[in-house]
Amino acid sequence: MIFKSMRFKTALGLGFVGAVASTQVAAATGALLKPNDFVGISFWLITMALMASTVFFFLERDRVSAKWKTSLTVSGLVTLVAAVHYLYMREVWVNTGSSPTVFRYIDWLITVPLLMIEFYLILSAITKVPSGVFWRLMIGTIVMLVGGYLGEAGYMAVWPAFIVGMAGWAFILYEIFAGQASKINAQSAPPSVQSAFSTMRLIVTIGWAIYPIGYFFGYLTGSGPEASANALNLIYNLADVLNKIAFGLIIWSVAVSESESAAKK
Ligand SMILES: *C/C=C(C)/C=C/C=C(C)/C=C/C1=C(C)CCCC1(C)C
Repeated sequence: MIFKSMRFKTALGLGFVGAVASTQVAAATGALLKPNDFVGISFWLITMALMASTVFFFLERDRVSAKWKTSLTVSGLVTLVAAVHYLYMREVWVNTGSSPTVFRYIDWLITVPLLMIEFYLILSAITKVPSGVFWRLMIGTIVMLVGGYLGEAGYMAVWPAFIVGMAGWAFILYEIFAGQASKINAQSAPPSVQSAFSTMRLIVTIGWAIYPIGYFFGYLTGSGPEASANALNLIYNLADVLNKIAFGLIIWSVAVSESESAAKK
């Protein structure tokens, strides 16, 4: 049946991305990308990288064993959702030169929980994981993002909002370094999953640290609005490449190697 085939579904996904992209291009009645607008260029580059990654993760599902397929689907969803938001963010930036804060946070509100689910899924692929792990990761995420949004959108003073956001992130770090998620990993995971888990953990520590640095340069240095907006968006954009695409590639590589070693047995 054609409807069951993965290629058909991928084609459907691609068609969707293409349709969104073409309405965006058609709607771009305002300014065009200027050759010296490096922040705008970074929006474009990353949009394309996210689209390509989406296709890659969906197609590579065919190569891995059943229990890893959901992880690759989630990776592809993260890059798909982000690609669509990048089209809108680029439009705001190129036309107004201001930060696309609302689109940025709607994107994060969807993609960060999906990334947190990945932790839960890679552990669930090898052992039974209590749902408390999932909920604690979710609560930390929401506190972090709500704090950041209140500060960036002007509902709260920028410093206190920053501190609320940092507290949410600290809570997530505690769970994956010292809490139940880390214990399950240490006790039950095979070496390849343990190494993926620790790389993912490093991403959530070092890769995610780039976002509060962006916030800092965007709001807390006291520099002028143009320089602040440039720094904020460039730093957030670079952070997304690492935390969405590289994060997905780590999961992809452990899924492929685990599937191949299971096939040999
Ligand atoms: C794909 C998008 C990702 C992984 C976004 C992650 C965002 C953060 C880790 C944001 C963190 C922030 C703080 C830790 C402090 C307050 C300001 C934020 C929201 C930028």
